Amino acid sequence: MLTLTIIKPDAVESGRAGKILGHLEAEGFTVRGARMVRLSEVEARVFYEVHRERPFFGSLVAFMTSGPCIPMAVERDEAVSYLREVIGATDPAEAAAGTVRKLYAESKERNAIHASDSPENAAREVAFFFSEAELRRIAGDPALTQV
Ligand code: FUP
Repeated sequence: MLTLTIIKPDAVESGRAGKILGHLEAEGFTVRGARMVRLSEVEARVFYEVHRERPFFGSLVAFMTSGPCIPMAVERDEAVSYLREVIGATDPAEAAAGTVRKLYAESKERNAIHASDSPENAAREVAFFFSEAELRRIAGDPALTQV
């Protein structure tokens, strides 16, 4: 099962991206797609559309467009629920010991990492950054060469 994670601009800027990726790999996740991007304002607004009425929306969009981030499609058994456990609570002050956010996040907004919160959102969010063709080509899907 695939899920979508994003190493957010605070973690990239502070040089914690490698440690976070290593943490995910140590938890059994395999990277199936990765890219460094600078989200446009429109992209950030669409990605976080579910939060558009929330008071923090404008600030969240400003943060997510403030620098490069690293979206990744990662695979593991029970990937969606397990990654949510591994990243910890939204606010690092409330995150359990040993979680990515407890270890590396600065604040509730600058919280180092995103992870899809349901299988439906994982499918939407993986597709937001990675086409099916791209993921299958990266994986070396033999069906793509049998035309
Ligand atoms: P999470 O699923 O843990 O990333 O948290 P949410 O979906 O509730 O929120 C999405 C993002 O909005 C968080 F990663 C950070 C930001 N946020 C705030 O900045 N302030 C808040 O009070 C809640 C969320």
